[in-house]
Amino acid sequence: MAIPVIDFSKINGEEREKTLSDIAKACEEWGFFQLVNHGIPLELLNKVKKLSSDCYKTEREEAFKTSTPVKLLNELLEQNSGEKIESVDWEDVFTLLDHNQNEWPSNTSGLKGDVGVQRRSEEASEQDDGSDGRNLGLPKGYIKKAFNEGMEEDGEETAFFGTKVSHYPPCPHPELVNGLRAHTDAGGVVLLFQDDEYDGLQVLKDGEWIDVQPVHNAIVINIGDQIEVLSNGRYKSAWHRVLAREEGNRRSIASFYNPSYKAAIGPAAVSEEGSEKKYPKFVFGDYMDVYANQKFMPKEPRFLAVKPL
Ligand SMILES: O=C(O)CCC(=O)C(=O)O
Ligand SMILES: [Fe+2]
Repeated sequence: MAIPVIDFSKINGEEREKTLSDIAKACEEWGFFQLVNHGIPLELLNKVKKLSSDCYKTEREEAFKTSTPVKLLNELLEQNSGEKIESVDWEDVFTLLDHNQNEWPSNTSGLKGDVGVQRRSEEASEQDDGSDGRNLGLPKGYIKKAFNEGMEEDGEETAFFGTKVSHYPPCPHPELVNGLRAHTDAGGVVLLFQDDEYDGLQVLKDGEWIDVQPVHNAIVINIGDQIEVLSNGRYKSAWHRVLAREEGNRRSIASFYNPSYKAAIGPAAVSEEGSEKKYPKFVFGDYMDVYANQKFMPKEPRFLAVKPL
């Protein structure tokens, strides 16, 4: 069993209907799929691969050696308890947000100038919005509008993109620590550019962990909690995790498309007669406050812990 791979170029041709229904099916059954022929130029992807590995080498690798996961693992080995570490991840991570560019890694030339993948992802996810929204029986642009709700006149409170650049360095004891603990993603949709060579990402499907197989230059898409709510549970945000590995330094770049912190998110008008709303309505910023403490805990209680509207 492998997660669905969808040829996105077919969305504009004769096979549009089939492509749309394949996407809908993947969102319903997996919460995960991979896009090939997505339209993001290879040149740009190659540049991003190079920039992120240059950045890791010059600005991150040395610091990882004295990071918390490394220290905790060493302590554990000294104690020889054999217990697995559940409080941290064997991951090096930095986040790129448009509004905090001065906090971006600054010694990797070209990084700041190159938010290209983010921009391209933005376009791709808005195209996706057209298709996903329609697949859910919603008018085109519905998701974009819902995610921008609460927008201020000055345009500061809009749906936004965040990019998380991760590396999972080789780990001497992958049985004792996770690359990234199991979780669902909080936001709307995630576009993930994962390593071509080293695997490790797994998704939970019918109680079984399934590898998200590396496909050269593909973009992995997954549904976040807000689309689960908006679709009233028809699309599910799937549990996923990253395994630590003894070999390789796996790269992954996740672009999160999130609602404005002020947007009110709830199930979209339920069209079928008699269907009930299965989720409360809340403000996305309030959800994020709960998520910050409960990311690695069961999902349903999170929705109930948020102040309802
Ligand atoms: O590194 C990956 O492949 C997945 C990362 C992830 O799930 C996350 O950042 O939320
Ligand atoms: Fe995730």
